[in-house]
Amino acid sequence: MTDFAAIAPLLEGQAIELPSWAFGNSGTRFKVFGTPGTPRSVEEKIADAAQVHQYTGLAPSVALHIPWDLVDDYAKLREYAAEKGVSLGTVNSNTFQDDDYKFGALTHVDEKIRQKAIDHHFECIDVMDATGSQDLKIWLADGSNYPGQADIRGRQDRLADSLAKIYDRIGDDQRLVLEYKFFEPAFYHTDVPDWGTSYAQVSALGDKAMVCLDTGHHAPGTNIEFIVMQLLRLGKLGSFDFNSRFYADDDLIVGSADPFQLFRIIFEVVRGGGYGPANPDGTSPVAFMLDQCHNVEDKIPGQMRSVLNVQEMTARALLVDRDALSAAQAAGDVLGAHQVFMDAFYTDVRADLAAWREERGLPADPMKAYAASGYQAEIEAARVGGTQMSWT
Ligand code: LRH
Ligand code: MN
Ligand code: MN
Repeated sequence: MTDFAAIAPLLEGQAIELPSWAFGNSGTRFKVFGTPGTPRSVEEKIADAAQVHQYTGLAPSVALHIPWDLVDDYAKLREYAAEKGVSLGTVNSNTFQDDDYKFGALTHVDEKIRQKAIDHHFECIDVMDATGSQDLKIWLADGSNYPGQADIRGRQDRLADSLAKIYDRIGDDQRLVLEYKFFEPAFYHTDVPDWGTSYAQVSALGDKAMVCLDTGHHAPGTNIEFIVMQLLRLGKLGSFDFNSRFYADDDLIVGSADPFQLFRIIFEVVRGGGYGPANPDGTSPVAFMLDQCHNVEDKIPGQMRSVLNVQEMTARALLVDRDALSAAQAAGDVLGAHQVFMDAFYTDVRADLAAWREERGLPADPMKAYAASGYQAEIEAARVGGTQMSWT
């Protein structure tokens, strides 16, 4: 069994990007519950995200969603974030809340509407230029509800054309990542439903286009780690949107519903060379991001719990004795190989991680330290009045 001291250096520099929208109010179609202290501006969302990083050392950047995070001056926002100790990360486009996009955005049959959606992505790239962000993340609500409603082939062709136009604007140090989702809000067909479609589309674009895997966007029972393996094998896994789900796209705290699945996913990232600092050839490792909403729990501790869960499962995945595993696999030792794998998964690394944190000047228990800091009471008192920001 590999011991913690051997893997501790590999935990250095782990970065998990936080979504700005996790700090706003969110809910279901039944009810959005307001939470005291919820940010009223993009700046307040960034300030809250910075708290997560301050106590965990794991979350140095914040993803933006445009237009939810619309501001006049992104260079200024970048400076503000830097003052708080974080940077601005992935820019997410949004073509799912405008009446014009009722029948699609990048796939729309009407050229004017399709161009409007393309132009929105150009604006997102302008934001990236000002913020210094690396990734443009595209998730599309495009799809149809009834068989026969749409020409599904024509839509795929228009999507390829729209993406090519957007990709043309992507800078040398930037990437386009295309997220897939098997259903919702469209229920019959979705234009980018699976990793294969995303892979086909981004492969046609070029090296700076990659697939984004959102863990909540698969049918129940899907072997997600297999997809991770395949995309890494093909050199096309760009990023993760991490979250947990029980039923559909639940957006719960990553590692809460099925920590073993998270362990298996991260093991394949490590095994596939996707984990760690930038590769010597300059290529990025797989970007880790959360895509979650905290409907009933406090948002800052919710994000803290999430990044700590990712760190914990990363440590356990790194503990897998790969030599022993390979030997058992080669020998056809089914249960021996399985045991090597499970030994790492069942290793409780919490005390070691607490000590690791303290050695780095971080609190041993970030959740407790945050609770004791008084920040929550401060924002609850300070942020009365104004409009709390919500997911939409
Ligand atoms: C779609 C999605 C996508 C959006 C986010 C708010 O379900 O996962 O990543 O940008 O939710
Ligand atoms: Mn997502
Ligand atoms: Mn989602």
